[in-house]
Amino acid sequence: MRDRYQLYGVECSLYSGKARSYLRKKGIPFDEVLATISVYKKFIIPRTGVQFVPVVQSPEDDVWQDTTEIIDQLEARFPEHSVYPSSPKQHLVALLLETYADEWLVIPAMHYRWNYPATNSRFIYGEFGSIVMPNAPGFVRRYLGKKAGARFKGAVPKLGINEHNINAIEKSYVSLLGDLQAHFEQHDFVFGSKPSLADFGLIGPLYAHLYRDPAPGKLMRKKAPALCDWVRRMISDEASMEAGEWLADDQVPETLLPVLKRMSREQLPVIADTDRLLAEWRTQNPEKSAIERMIGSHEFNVEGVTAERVVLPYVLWMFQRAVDYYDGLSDTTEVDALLQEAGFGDALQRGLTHRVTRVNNRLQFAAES
Ligand SMILES: N[C@@H](CCC(=O)N[C@@H](CS)C(=O)NCC(=O)O)C(=O)O
Repeated sequence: MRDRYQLYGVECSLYSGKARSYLRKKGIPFDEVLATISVYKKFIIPRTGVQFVPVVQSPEDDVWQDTTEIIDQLEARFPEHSVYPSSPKQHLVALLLETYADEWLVIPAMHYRWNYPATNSRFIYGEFGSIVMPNAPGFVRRYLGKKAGARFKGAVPKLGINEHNINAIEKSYVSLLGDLQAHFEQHDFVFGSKPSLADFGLIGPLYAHLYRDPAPGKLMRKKAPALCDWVRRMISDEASMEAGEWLADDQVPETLLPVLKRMSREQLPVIADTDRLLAEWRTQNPEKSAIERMIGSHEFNVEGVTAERVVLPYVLWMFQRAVDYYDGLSDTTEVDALLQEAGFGDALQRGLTHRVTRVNNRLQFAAES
């Protein structure tokens, strides 16, 4: 039996970057295993039932997929120096920012990766080729990578990225870069001088795609050098949960407000509409307990431009975590004031129509109590 954790992932994978950064910052001993096609066939698919990375295997041979689940399983085993802030506003904002980073910043991450072929193709196809045949010469890897990457490139229009709204997506992302630059000029991490769940959420899209891919990497270096410094802190080998502090008195820095407002403006309406459409879907599919990954399509708006994207119920599982945390608070006065200011209205109070849960790495309706 191995005495170290095994992280099955890929450097160019958004969520692998989140898990890797978490493991490093917590100082958890782990080895990384490249998730090649053969590893998918022999290990990932048989053990998780799905085709996602990252996957973490514990020394006791427990196997977890989904970064949120991975982090929670490991937090239970390594409770010292928790990544969850203990005070209400910081804890809730961390859950919200994880939802935003995981499920919404995928839009700029995918846009900048796949819509700049002249700058990115050589690099990214080489990366995807490594998954198929890691030791093949570059030209072979790029050839194979083009085929392997096609499925991911194919997700771009499904996520609602098209020629009508790419300027709006870029406008929104460049504003976000400005907001994050202003924040990281003042703070080493989201809530002060040590990372939290919010940082691990954000490092996913902001490292593997937006820092590392050539086209958006150049943009980030130009517009947001302090954000680049944060990325380097987040990916370094240095364990840093032990040193540093979160800001005192449950402070949520003012510099995070524009980021939260952007989330409430762009993603919150999508979450609310996903909740409504899932309730409809349940009525129309009473025999199904498992929830499909995509259930139709709906409109969304970025910077005044409306487009259509697939409905992804998984986001409700993420948002439900914030709702549950809110519901458990005995006094919400200060949290409510922050939520109002950040444009969330009564979204947390209202909660969601149906409870969802993950069973064997698939989403399903939870038993109603
Ligand atoms: N919510 C999951 C998402 C995992 C995920 O989507 N991983 C991507 C790679 S970054 C993947 O494997 N995608 C395969 C697919 O979409 O079929 C997590 O947090 O781990």
